[in-house]
Amino acid sequence: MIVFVGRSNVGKSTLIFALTGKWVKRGKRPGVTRRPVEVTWRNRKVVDMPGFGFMSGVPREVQERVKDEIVRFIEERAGEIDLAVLVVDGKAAPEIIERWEKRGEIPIDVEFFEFLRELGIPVIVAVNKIDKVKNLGATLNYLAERMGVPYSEIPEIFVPVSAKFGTNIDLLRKRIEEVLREKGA
Ligand SMILES: Nc1nc2c(ncn2[C@@H]2O[C@H](COP(=O)(O)OP(=O)(O)O)[C@@H](O)[C@H]2O)c(=O)[nH]1
Ligand SMILES: [Mg+2]
Repeated sequence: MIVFVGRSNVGKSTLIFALTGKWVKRGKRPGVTRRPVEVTWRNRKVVDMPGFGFMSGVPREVQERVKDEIVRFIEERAGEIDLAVLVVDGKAAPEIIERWEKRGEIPIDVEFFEFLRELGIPVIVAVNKIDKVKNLGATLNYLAERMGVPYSEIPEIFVPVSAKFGTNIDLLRKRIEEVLREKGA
């Protein structure tokens, strides 16, 4: 099983389609995917998880409940999950992370990255919407630093993509295949 996690509106559903050619239900509004949605790709389940974190117009308690459900889903299936693709919006993520850290909070993307790694689940960070990113190198370095990934490991963990324009989708597919092969999954 491969799970796609990330905030609402970062492009998880668009990316799954670009990668697998399978449509997952796509909400017109951010945060509409509230339950995990599964598609089958190469005899493997691919799960589009609900978006975590802030969703405009969604009460905080609901956001917290969605987050708890995602955590529980992943903990209960940790043994079956071969890979997690953490999708971030390459344009918005650095600003959001900065804001959370200034408030003394752990940014939710960073928290999820650490949570997945602690469970022993291999993680690829798909840095999406790079069509909107001006300085990609700086963005990748920043995200890696916040997530505690050494500079030398950036290429194996971070894959810059544009789901909308199809940029680097083949590279992401290749990294996914490599991770699954290394894991013997
Ligand atoms: N500019 C840009 N927009 C994107 C990209 N990927 C997705 N989007 C847009 O971001 C919005 C949210 O995408 P969606 O796949 O529904 O996000 P999800 O909530 O994470 O599943 C949609 O309007 C997409 O068209 C991308 O690579 N670049
Ligand atoms: Mg979605």
